[in-house]
Amino acid sequence: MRNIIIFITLTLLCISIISCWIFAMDRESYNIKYSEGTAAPTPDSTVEPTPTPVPIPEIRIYDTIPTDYDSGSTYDFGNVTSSKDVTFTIENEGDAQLQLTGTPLVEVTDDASNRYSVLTYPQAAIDPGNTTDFIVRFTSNQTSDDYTAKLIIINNDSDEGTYEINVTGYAECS
Ligand SMILES: [Ca+2]
Repeated sequence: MRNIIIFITLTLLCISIISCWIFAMDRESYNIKYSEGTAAPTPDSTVEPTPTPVPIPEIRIYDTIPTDYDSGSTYDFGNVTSSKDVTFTIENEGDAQLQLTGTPLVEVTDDASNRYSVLTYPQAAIDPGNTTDFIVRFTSNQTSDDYTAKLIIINNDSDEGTYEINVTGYAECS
C-alpha cells in the first residue's frame, strides 16, 4: 500500500513538472513571436484603416495673359469694330482625366443676336497636367450696342460640372 502511494505521488509530481515545462515553452514561444515586431491582437480595436484618396479631375480656365476665369465670372471683349477672337485655355490641375461631355463641347447660350461663335473646340479628354484651347469670336454688326452671352462647358469636375463663363462686348460701328 505504501508503495502505491509513493508511486501515485511520484506520478503526479512528474505530471506537474511536465505541465510546467510545456507552459514555460509556450510562454517563451509567445514572447519570441511578439518581440519580433508582430503587434499583439487587439480584438476590441476601433481604429479604422485610412482610406486611399480617390484621384479626381480639377478644371481651370484662363486666357492667354493668363488670367483665370472662374465659373460664373465674366470675360469682357471690350469695344469691337468688326470682330475679335479670344483663346481660352482649359487646364486639368487634378490627378484623374478631365472629360468634357457637352454637345457641343463649348456651348454658346443666351446669345439673342448671334454675336458669339466658337471657332475652335477643345479636346474632349484632358490628362492630368495637360491643357487644351478653344477660340471664341465676337462679331460686331451695323448696330452699336452691348452684347452678352454665356459659354457653357459640361465636364466631370465634381464641383464645377457645369462651368459657365459670361461674355460681354460692345459692338462699335465705324
Ligand atoms: Ca473643381
